[in-house]
Amino acid sequence: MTTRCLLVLLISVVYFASAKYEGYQVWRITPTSNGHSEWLVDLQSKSGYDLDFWTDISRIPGHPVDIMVPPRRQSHLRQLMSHLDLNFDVMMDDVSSSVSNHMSAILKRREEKGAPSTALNDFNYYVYHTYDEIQQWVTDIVAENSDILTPFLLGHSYEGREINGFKIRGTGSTEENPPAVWFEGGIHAREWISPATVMGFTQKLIDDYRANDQLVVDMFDNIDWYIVPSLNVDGYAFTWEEDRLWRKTRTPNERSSCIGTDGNRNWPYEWGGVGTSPWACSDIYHGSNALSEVEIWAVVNFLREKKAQGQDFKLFIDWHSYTQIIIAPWSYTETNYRTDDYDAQMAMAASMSSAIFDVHGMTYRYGAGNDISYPAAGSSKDWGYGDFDPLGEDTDGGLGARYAYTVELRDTGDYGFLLPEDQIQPTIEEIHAAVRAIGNHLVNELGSSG
Ligand code: 0X9
Ligand code: ZN
Repeated sequence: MTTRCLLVLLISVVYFASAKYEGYQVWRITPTSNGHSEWLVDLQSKSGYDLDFWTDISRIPGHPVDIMVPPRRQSHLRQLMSHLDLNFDVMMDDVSSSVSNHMSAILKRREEKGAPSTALNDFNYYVYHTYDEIQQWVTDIVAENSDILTPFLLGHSYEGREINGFKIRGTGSTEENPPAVWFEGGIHAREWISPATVMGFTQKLIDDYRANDQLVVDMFDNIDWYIVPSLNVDGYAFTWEEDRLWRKTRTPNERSSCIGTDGNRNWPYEWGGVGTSPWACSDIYHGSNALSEVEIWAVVNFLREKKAQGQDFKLFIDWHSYTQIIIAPWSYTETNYRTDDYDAQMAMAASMSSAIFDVHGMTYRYGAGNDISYPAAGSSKDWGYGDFDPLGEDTDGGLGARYAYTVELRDTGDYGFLLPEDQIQPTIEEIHAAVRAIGNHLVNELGSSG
């Protein structure tokens, strides 16, 4: 796309987005009792489609939830909450101007400096990129590092876009099917920091490898790293072109004018249970059935094939934003939500969290399911951890990775999904450290087991 076309496109984004969110606000509501939390859970399930929950409701009293409230709901909700003695702060008093400011800053930067160069040697990791630019980056990073990167086409999205990824395997790798890791970014369209971070830490790990950094040499020579920077590509393109705050896929729904399914409620492990919605208009709509979304089906199909070929997945991470938390399974249940591998999962999460803290002093909390968050059935990490069914016929069969997490990146709510570009670099730096900590953990575990 030419710079001029992109400018026209961006100007229209600013215009459309502003119009759509006129008068919308984001409220930070802080429950102080179990009754408050239950009321919020009820509110989410009942008024799904016009209240957009920007963050998960926490189980811990005192931990806030951010909700985007349209003007028509504000006074009623205010009254209800005052009866309940439930306090809130207005975090964003005019979503439409926050979206335009965010997009204008990106537009201005692109106007001054031109669209970012797509040549890999001066690729700018510290700005947000369009779908086309991310595609070009995947092509280029694979071409530039063909000794250790192998591309794969995961599949096509509903609208026909390619979903691409690559495998990293070091030149010293000796096994046919070494243990493996799965990283996916961008399942939720508006969480732009996710693909940006996945691309950024990938380049840094490759730089480490080229500099003969022993840890990363061990990571790449002993483990296969499968990476898909942007999974929900239709949603992502839509956030650039029409609605910066779009979350779901772009698949139309039968008997509804509402579009899209929540990709993170569409996985075939305990699909359709608590924390999901049967209403197509909801932002947590679980889809017409498990794997109704081709994007999710493509991942499950790809990974089941790898497993059937004899590759064992040790780790699965779905990169999201925001709130700075690391969540381990289970999310589908409110009881017995700590898995048999809870201690090991927490030990790895603790080393990620402390590696992150050491870089820029950011706090990432961690915990399993209900300890840190409210249930969400049919989510990616439950499938990532769930027992593998070799035939792939049992719809409950998961990947069987001992370590499976949802990681929510920056920030804690000052900007939320509208994270400014100047926070991309520090996020990449701290998550690069976290991935090295993960690698260290896995390499040590492999060494001691065999
Ligand atoms: O709701 C989600 O899918 C994730 N949060 S986000 O704001 N990025 O949409 C959280 C998924 C895991 N959540 C729970 N354990 N509840
Ligand atoms: Zn998300």
